[in-house]
Amino acid sequence: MRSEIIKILLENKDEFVSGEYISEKLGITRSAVSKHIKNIKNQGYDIESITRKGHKIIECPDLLSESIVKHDLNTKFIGKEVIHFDTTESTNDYAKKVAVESIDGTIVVSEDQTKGRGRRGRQWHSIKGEGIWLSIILKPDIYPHKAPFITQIAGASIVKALKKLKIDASIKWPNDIIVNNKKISGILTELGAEIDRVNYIVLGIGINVKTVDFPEDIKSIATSIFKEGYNVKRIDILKNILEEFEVLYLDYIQKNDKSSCIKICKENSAILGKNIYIINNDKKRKVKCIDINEAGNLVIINEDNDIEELIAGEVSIRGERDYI
Ligand code: BTX
Repeated sequence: MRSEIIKILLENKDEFVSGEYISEKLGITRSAVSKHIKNIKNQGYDIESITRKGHKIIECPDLLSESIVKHDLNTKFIGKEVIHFDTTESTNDYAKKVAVESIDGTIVVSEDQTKGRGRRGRQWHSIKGEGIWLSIILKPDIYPHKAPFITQIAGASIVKALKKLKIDASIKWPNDIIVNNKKISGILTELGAEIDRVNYIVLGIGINVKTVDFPEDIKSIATSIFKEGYNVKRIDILKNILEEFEVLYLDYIQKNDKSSCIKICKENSAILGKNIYIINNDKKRKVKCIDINEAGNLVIINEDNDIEELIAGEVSIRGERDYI
């Protein structure tokens, strides 16, 4: 009921909405409306209430809650269903639990994660309210081998969204987003499938937005959007990502078209043209990155001066001196 009331107030953002109107629209008593409004204010919403005029929303708190995310979200299906937690272990874990019965495009967001995960069981630090901890449930009708490319679609849409918000971000192929040579975002794509069909994909995205002090173990490689000098709201970043993601995702799923995504990955690459180290099973090789090809694979010149193609997921990448 609370999110229904917030929705009504947001739809009439610049005017007062009477308690009577809300009570009739939602079929509840006026005293119930007053009680809900009081609770909504306690959640941090700035609402002006004037007797005989009603209630006007002045400002939303910095929360990624259902009604705030859905308001003015310009997508066809991504984010039409929002599951929002104050805290959960991992949004990817929760999304996997509910994926089968959820509708395509449902998103899970949490202010806090107590067991945020990176790839291969690594930890993902998810400081409360300081980032975007998001999972998108997808149910495409594709073969399982086509799922990994969705990681690159996510990377491209994150960078495109950040650029739109004037944040100078780049992609460290295939799944890290970089600002000023440090990691602000990571992507974890997980698959629920049978041998020849995808049941669901859970696309996990973590973005550091407001963190200033990172834990000791990641201090040298991690940064946040705020720390790099940009003051952008989490909600604006989230909505832009969902909108950009949907366009590139539908190109891929419906038309098998990777071209826009790859163009973005190439134009905003943090590694193309550079010498880097690639690490695979503790083996470290110095190579030069020359291209991301039509399949989305990284093309390098290896230590023997031969051209080689790398598939995402096979290797980790480090810069010559730094994280990148
Ligand atoms: P990854 O394996 O590429 O990166 C994990 C590594 O990144 C860690 O080992 C650590 O060195 C470093 N790291 C940990 N936390 C952070 C951080 N906050 N910022 C920068 N670097 C960090 C990347 O895995 C995939 C991350 C996905 C996270 C999302 S959040 C929502 C969803 N739920 C969930 O449990 N995971 C995903």
